[in-house]
Amino acid sequence: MPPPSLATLITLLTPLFPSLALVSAHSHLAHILINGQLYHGFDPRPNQPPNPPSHVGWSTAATDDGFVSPTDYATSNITCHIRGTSPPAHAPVRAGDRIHVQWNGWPVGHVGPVLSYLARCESDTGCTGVRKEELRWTKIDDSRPVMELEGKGKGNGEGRGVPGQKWATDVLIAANNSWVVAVPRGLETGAYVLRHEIIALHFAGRKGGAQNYPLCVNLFVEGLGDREGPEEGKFEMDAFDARWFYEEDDPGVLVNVTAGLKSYTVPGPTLAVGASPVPYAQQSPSVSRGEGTPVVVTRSTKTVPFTAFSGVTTPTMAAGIKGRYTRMH
Ligand SMILES: *[C@@H]1O[C@H](CO)[C@@H](O)[C@H](O)[C@H]1NC(C)=O
Ligand SMILES: *[C@@H]1O[C@H](CO)[C@@H](O)[C@H](O)[C@H]1NC(C)=O
Ligand SMILES: *[C@@H]1O[C@H](CO)[C@@H](O)[C@H](O)[C@H]1NC(C)=O
Ligand SMILES: [Cu+2]
Repeated sequence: MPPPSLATLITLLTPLFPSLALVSAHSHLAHILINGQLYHGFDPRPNQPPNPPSHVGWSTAATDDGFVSPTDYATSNITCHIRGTSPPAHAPVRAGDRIHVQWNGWPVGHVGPVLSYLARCESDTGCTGVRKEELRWTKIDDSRPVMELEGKGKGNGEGRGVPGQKWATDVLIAANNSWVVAVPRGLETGAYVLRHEIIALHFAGRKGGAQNYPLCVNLFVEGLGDREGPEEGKFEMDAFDARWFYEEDDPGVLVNVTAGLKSYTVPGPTLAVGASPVPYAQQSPSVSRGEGTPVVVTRSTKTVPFTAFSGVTTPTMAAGIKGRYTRMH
């Protein structure tokens, strides 16, 4: 008789050891914090409390909290996860600020890069209802070095997804499953989508085995204008289509992480000129000091608070949205 698969074992043992269920859990982006203020992501799972209408995270159809496969790399599912849809709310942030991205946990074995991209939304309503096929992206963080070798004497490898290797995801887990993203100082005022993505490589030794978790949030960035500083090191936006980012046999996507890797090639476009990712040593946990007030974009570079926005929908909806929104505070 063949030994039971890991999945079967988990199914058999879960009633006895509920924590084992976590082994099969994937994840989603729970919320972001900007200067201590919390803005909600989107929880795609059924049988959870409803998402607040003020969520800035794009909704997805990833009801299993799962991933996008390499078979979907050329489709819009890779842009902002499966059937990703942009919500009305945007989190206000200033160029130069840092955004603390909180994942709803992360499995230790799911090693890989933690990547962040931005795309500008040109419409009058910002990123609300934007066609994701039209978004053009700039990579602002590639979590380099992504994988570092840890020699003997440099810790015992405990808590590492792959013994002897320290991955960006190990840094993320040590920071309470979170990652800090720097908003480039040179960004102009306007609405942007932040696309934050982990590529889990535990099955990536087989073709098609990589698992991408691309989660999007809407931002409204207040640019620094003339205060931005010297021309030198100026930030430059690129214009990549997410459907061209990856191919299933890229060296950073088709890679056996347990085969004694000496280095790792980050997949996708190169980091933007003037981008300044937050180094590993500054990745750290952070707690919310309260709910932030998201904004709705009205005329490209003008916004109103999300609570006021409920007034522009139909009267019954407005009452509903306002009521539910106020109760969150
Ligand atoms: C996205 O993924 C879903 C679920 O696998 C699939 O039904 C849908 O056709 C995909 N969308 C595109 C644009 O390929
Ligand atoms: C990955 O490498 C390990 C160690 O060499 C090997 O045991 C395993 O079979 C490889 N996996 C694949 C999918 O090639
Ligand atoms: C870790 O993140 C959770 C949210 O997922 C938060 O409730 C908790 O306070 C954080 N812990 C620390 C030590 O920052
Ligand atoms: Cu998983």
